[in-house]
Amino acid sequence: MRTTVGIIGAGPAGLLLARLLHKAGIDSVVLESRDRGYVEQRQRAGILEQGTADVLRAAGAGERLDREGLRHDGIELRYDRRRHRVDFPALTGGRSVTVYAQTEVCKDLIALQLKEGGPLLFEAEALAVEGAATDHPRVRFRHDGREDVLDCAYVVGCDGFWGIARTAIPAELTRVFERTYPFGWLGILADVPPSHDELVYARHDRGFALLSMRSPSVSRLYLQVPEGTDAEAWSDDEIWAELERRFETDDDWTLRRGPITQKSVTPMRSYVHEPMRHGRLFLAGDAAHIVPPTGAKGLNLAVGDVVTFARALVHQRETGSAELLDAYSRTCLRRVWQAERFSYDMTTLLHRAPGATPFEERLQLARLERIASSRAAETDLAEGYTGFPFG
Ligand code: RFL
Ligand code: PHB
Repeated sequence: MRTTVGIIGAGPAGLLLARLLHKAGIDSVVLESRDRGYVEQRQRAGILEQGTADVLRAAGAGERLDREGLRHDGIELRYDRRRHRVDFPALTGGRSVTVYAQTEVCKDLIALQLKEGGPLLFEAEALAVEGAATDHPRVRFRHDGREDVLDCAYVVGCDGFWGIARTAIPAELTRVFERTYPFGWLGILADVPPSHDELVYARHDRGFALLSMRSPSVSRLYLQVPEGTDAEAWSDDEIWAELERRFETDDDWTLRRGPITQKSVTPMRSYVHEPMRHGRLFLAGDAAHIVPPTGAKGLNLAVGDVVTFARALVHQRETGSAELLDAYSRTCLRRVWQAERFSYDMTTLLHRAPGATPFEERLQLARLERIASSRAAETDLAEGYTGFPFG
């Protein structure tokens, strides 16, 4: 098998890249180790930056997003039983975010790819990238019980944090920057209308909590839990009772309960792999970097990477210059590190670190007070949340 761009992984990064390349008249093949149902049901991100929504629209994947996505003009910060709303458009010159689940982004892109695009092979597991530093990189993969080779002009590893693409970059050329956090998020989906019309990020002495949503009738909520927690160790009643405590306010706000349809625990980590390119192998999305979910940045970063790659390849085709491809890693990493910083700040602002001293807790509250009382501090948060420009 032969193609121009071999794409490993059909998460948001790989699927959007295939679509952008198709739009530009460049052929690709996508290899995905899981089956279609798994990829379409995997619960993850929920927030699209304005730039991400605009890219999806321009790629022809905006129809259902515009119909079913919920535009959000702010978030609420909750601490000390008080509520503070951050108004995005007022602080950023009109920017907002959209609540539209990653599952739905993937479903829309898969449908488009199967209808109009190049091959998208499910249950096709990439085993290794070979010849990354040559003009003829290859992906060895297994599909239908047989091993095969995909010959490419370029390979893009969009295979997530647990993928194999990264391992083709020699260790002596690689630097990894990493931090793990001693807590995780217990996430639930519940068949109950969201108790607030915007997301609520709560800092509480018992730990962080987040109220989000998937639709006007489905809530998505998260609780900070110790690392290594088993989701099944929490009964539904215990989860609702803990959420109620962490969202408590001095006014008459109440949390609506409903049947929990799914629960799982996500570990939290910050991770950056440098460089994001070796020869003709490029890394995009979670394959190259991870952020803790507090800043809602992971999916949006993945989109930035593939937009940068697609632009660079189109530029190379139109002008013969590899200048943008050569700058790929540098261009992406500038935005990646801003998102790393923002996600780290949001995480340390809102979570209860085990062993935190009373001094550190007071500082956390002072940081929240500062955001609530200074337009400059609040603008910094609003700019970060609504998104940094694509390189
Ligand atoms: P993905 O989505 O992990 O996709 C990688 C794909 O590669 C496949 N794969 C392979 N295929 C072939 N051969 C191999 N050897 C392969 N190895 C792996 C996998 O099966 C998979 O289909 O990476 P991608 O495309 O880079 O997308 C990244 C995003 O999924 C991720 O950053 C976000 O979900 C992070 N995230 C959030 N991001 C946001 O922008 N906003 C949010 O609100 C947000 N909330 C979240 C999140 C992530 C969470 N979890 C579970 C980690 C909330 C949570 C709870
Ligand atoms: C979600 O809805 O899944 C979500 C929203 C905001 C975050 C993280 C996750 O910061």
